[in-house]
Amino acid sequence: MKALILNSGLGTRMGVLTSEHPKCMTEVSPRETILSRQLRQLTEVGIEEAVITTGLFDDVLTDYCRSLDLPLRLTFVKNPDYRETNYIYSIYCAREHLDGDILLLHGDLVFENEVIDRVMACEGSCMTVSSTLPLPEKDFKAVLRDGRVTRVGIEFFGADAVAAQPLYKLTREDWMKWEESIAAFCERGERRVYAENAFNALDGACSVAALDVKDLLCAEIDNAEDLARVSERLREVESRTVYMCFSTDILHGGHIAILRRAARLGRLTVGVLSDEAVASYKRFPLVPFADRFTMLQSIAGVHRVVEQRTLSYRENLERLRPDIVVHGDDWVTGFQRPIRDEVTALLAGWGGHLVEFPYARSDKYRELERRARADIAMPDIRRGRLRRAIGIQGLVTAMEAHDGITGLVVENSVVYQEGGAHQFDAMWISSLCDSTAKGKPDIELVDMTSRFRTIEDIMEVTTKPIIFDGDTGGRIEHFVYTVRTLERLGVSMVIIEDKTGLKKNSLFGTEVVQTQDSIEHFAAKISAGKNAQKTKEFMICARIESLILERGMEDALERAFAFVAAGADAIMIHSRKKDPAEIFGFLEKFRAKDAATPVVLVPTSYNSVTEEEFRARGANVIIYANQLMRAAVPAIRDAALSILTHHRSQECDGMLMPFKDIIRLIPEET
Ligand code: SPV
Ligand code: MG
Repeated sequence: MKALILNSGLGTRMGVLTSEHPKCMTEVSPRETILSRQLRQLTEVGIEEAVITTGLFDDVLTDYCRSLDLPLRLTFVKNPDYRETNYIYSIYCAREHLDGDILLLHGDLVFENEVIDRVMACEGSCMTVSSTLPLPEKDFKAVLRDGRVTRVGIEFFGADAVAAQPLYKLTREDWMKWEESIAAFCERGERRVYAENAFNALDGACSVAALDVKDLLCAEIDNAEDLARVSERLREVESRTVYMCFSTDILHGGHIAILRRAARLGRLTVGVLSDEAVASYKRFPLVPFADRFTMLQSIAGVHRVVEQRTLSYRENLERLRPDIVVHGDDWVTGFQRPIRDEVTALLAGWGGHLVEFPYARSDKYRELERRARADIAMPDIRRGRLRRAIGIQGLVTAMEAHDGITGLVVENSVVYQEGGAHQFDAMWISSLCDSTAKGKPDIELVDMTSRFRTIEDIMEVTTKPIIFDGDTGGRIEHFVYTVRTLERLGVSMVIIEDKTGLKKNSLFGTEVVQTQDSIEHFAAKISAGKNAQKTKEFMICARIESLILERGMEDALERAFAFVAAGADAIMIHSRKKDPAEIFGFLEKFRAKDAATPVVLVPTSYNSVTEEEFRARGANVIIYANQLMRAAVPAIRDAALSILTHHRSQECDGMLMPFKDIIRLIPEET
């Protein structure tokens, strides 16, 4: 598409302002003239060629345009009769250069970016009009019928007329008709009329839609008063501030397009969502916060980048008070709706508004996201994510999984609450549940080969990091091999407990015979494991059974410090009391001396305490160790009993998940 800019007029109503150059070279801001602004806007919407008609001061105008050094091919056509004719004749003179779709505008028109964006987005031909402005006394009005422009001129004041601005987009077909009519006018000597007279003569044969730009800035400058008014409006438009928040780590063409569009609405500040906030509602970010921050800083049009620490925009909006917030229209429904409602309410507080762009749901972008998910599931990336998540979030949660389907449930369960999304950060492969799933007691009877198989089954269908229950870790000579295998599989952390001999489940406490390992021997096992591991990220957690075996708090603390000194990356303190007091006591005393080593808790018995309280008391990993298994067993047993009772399955239908839903739980590779 070519632009045609009409600049042959004398601009006499501008007085001294046009004594040395054409009107279009009048400054409308400290940085720009009417023309330089128009030309910049044209290049920004992708126009590569413009035809400019000239008259008086044509050489000044030509030199000026060249000095702007814009990526535009310019053709200048002088109307030799500029004093005696109107621009209908300038167009006639330029007609040989105008052979395709045309963007036609007067050289004294000033408009904001949104106007030209809408014009360019319009399918077919259109002219800008305003239904909200009063009909101007002397300027153009358009007569409309069914949303189409049938007449344009200064003489129309009827009910079907609206204020109109000389900015048109014309398809080649419509332009050819208008141009032919212009030629007919000029050739029969009617050269002092508006080009619109030739349009009107077509009597609706050109199908031009009325594009209502309402109160957006789109105005001609005819005199000094207009200049003052338009310059003032422009100052307002150019000082507008825009805010948009970005959570993505894979920046693709769709994002760049949205950023560009947002930047055209005003000075753009981009909020980059913190790693913690991203991880809470999406997936673990592949690119860490600092890199995402820098990535966005280097994008043209982005004025400033700031951190957004929560999914809620409140903190940043109250600080920045932007005129406009931009977002994709995907948050109109779904879990982000409360966030959107909060944004609109906040903006209303200072007269700002929300602009929503259609959300890009292309297959290409879906494929990028699928690949990102595949990446984070790979052992080398998955392994390090637990350590990073603890670092970023302070507190992470892990839910028990004992096979592929429970892995999928942990992977995909999400609860949306108050504009946030809550999901488990990791998976716990419990010795109790792994053994139970195989109908065996939790006494280290299920061998490591079988336990590794469970890990693989779960890893195949999930992406979340894995914490492995390594029981006692076995003999030191065996444990070092276990560590290497777990690392290679992509497991993030192994937890081994300081017991020896025939291990029994801790929840039996002192009801069964259980032997605690010596501090020296267990510390040696930890050190051997740490020396054996090949990667930096893999974590070995020392689990202390002193409270379970009623050996007292002092023993628990002594062991905790000794195991940390031996190289343990984390400490797990276990308790089977309903009252959390001893756990709180341990946390307080341990944290008084060690603020850094992550503490892992398994609150199966003391289950009234919330994650928030554990966080406040200095815990870092909360493991829900067996709830999925304990939920499943009574459910399947009741179904079995129902069938036995009724001699058929009809009565248990209400207990069952519909078959199509269970199939949907399992994604198929595409
Ligand atoms: C497990 O889940 O296997 C555990 C935790 O080791 S507990 O059952 O509480 O001992
Ligand atoms: Mg266990």
